[in-house]
Amino acid sequence: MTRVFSGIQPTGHLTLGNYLGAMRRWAEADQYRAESLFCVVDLHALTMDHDPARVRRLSRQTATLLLASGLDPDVCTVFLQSHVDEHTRLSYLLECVASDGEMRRMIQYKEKAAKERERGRSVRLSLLTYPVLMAADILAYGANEVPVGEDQAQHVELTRDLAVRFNQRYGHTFVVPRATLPPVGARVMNLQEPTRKMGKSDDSGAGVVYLLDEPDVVRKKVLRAVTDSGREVVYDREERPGVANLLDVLAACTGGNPESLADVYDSYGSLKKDTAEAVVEALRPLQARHRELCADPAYVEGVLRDGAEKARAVARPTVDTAYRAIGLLPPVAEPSLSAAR
Ligand code: AQP
Repeated sequence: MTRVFSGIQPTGHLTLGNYLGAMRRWAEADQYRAESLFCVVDLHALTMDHDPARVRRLSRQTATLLLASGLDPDVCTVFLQSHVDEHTRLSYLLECVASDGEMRRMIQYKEKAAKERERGRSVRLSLLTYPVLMAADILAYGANEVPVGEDQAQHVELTRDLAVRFNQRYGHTFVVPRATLPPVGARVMNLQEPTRKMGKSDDSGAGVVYLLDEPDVVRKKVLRAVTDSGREVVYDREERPGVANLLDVLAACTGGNPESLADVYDSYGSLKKDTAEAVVEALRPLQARHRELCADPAYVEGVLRDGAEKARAVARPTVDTAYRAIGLLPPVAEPSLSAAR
């Protein structure tokens, strides 16, 4: 059976980009067609300057939102990365097959390191090595598919490279996974700066729709989206990124096709109005379920506890095999009483 793994970082409040690029597919399709594991990758949230209390709060909120989006713990496994030691155990082995050059080529590293330097902060070593931890997240579970947005595709490519290299050097150990991207919504752009990805760690929230934004806030943000000079509604991501982004969002929310939708509209105003309503409707059930789950934190904790146990049982044999394959001796078992006599 196909196995799916994907993760989400508790680095900020989740956005419409996270939802359309990743979470919605996990809930609507992946969990039912494959053996699926979804993880709040909290260790990744420590790679930039962070506030411990905020990471704790966001980890709970992210897990709650995963369940609110429709992940069913009876069907898939939902857990926190830091609750399963196999991720960091395997990450070190993969650091021993990765090179520093390939780490420095990662786009997210370049962008985030530049941001840290601009702010006068030093760059944490973990920011450089985080794609290796992400590779460990995936490879530990023998996942065949990794449903992600476009920004994570490069890290999945690296994961494939590391898996192939490890298998060639030390014998077949890992399944070589592939990224799967949604047909629309793979890269939702910032509504105020449509050439930039909508990101949860953006400084200004004006161009970012958060999953827990009230309907009126969502409407305001979409209606104020930056559009392009010109008047006709055409789908052209290069020349008209603002309008193309709205068409992508509308198509992703309604199940349509952005190019055909462009023919339906003759003004930016009506496109914005319909897009705003489509986003409000897409988020409504998730927000209602989130309110219910917030009233029952013990339920969420129970899901995470059971999820970690299930995840550990899946990951441990693969990680133990990797330890043996790379040349590490197994721990010596306690001599049994009869053997000691
Ligand atoms: N704008 C986006 N459009 C489509 N998919 C997106 N994803 C993220 N942003 C968009 C996808 O959501 C999943 C989880 O994302 P993540 O937590 O790994 O990364 P992030 O949201 O990009 O978070 P960062 O890096 O902490 O901060 P920002 O957002 O500021 O860059 C992934 O599958 C991702 O592709």
